[in-house]
Amino acid sequence: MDIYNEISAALQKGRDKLAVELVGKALEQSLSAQEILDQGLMRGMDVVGDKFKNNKMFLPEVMMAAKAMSKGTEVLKPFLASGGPSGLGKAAIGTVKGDRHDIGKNLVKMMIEGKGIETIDLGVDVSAEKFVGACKDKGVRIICCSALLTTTMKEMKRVVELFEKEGLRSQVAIFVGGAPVTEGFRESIGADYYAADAASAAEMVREVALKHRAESQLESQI
Ligand code: B1M
Repeated sequence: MDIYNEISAALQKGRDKLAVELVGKALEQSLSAQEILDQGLMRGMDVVGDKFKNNKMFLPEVMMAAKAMSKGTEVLKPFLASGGPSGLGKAAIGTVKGDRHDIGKNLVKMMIEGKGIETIDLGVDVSAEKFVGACKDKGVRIICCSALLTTTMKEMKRVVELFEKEGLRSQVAIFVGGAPVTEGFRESIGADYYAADAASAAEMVREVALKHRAESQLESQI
């Protein structure tokens, strides 16, 4: 069995210590952190998702697998978050109201931070009011909403609507993502950007942050 399969198997069995050990071993073999994430941890989590859907795995086992995923990802963090230019402003990220899935959200956060952007983690089960609060109280101009449930992705529409109601819509760029979210859904709710995975989300956030910085530099010159 190659190391990626071993990592995937350890994750599926919820063996977090073994998953961490194997991720470390893969790094020692100079394998890329992104490949270890995609071919090992994520692949294992996909199998878990399928088994969960087909009632071949149940909640406690999925939670153990999720723990192994989180711990494995922590080991990869310094290698994935490669750093970048600073002074790019702030982003806020959270999993929307009613939704407690945070593995994908944490990955997106890690990658955005890797681009040199300070990222406020609002956690899980985050209401539209909290997202708006981050803009009002902390001057955040990039809002990132994650959802993993078809029932909770609708909360993203509430986030967009509340920014509109508060007269703050033009001040923020709203990003949406998560397994059930699509570009079509983004368009239908009037959010600004959709990204399918953490790496593209971080790249797009960086581009928007650079745009915001250029705009404010221009304003200060006028
Ligand atoms: Co949940 N769960 N779960 N679960 N769970 C799903 C999502 C599900 C698809 C499983 C299934 O049936 N196959 C299903 C949803 C069905 C649906 O809505 N259509 C489901 C369900 C039903 C539930 C419960 C309702 C089960 C129950 O209680 N009966 C319950 C809900 C609890 C709640 O939130 N209120 C529940 C609970 C749980 C656990 C607690 C056991 C655990 C979560 C642990 C945790 O997060 N700390 C869990 C898990 C682990 C999953 C699966 C198996 C894996 C999710 C995951 O972490 N994937 C999942 C099945 C699956 O997705 N295959 C499932 C790995 C992660 C890296 O991927 O989060 O997609 P993901 O993130 C990706 C991209 O989507 C993207 O980037 C990431 C990496 O590239 N991305 C963004 C994410 N956010 C983004 C934001 C962006 C841009 C990109 O911009 C802002």
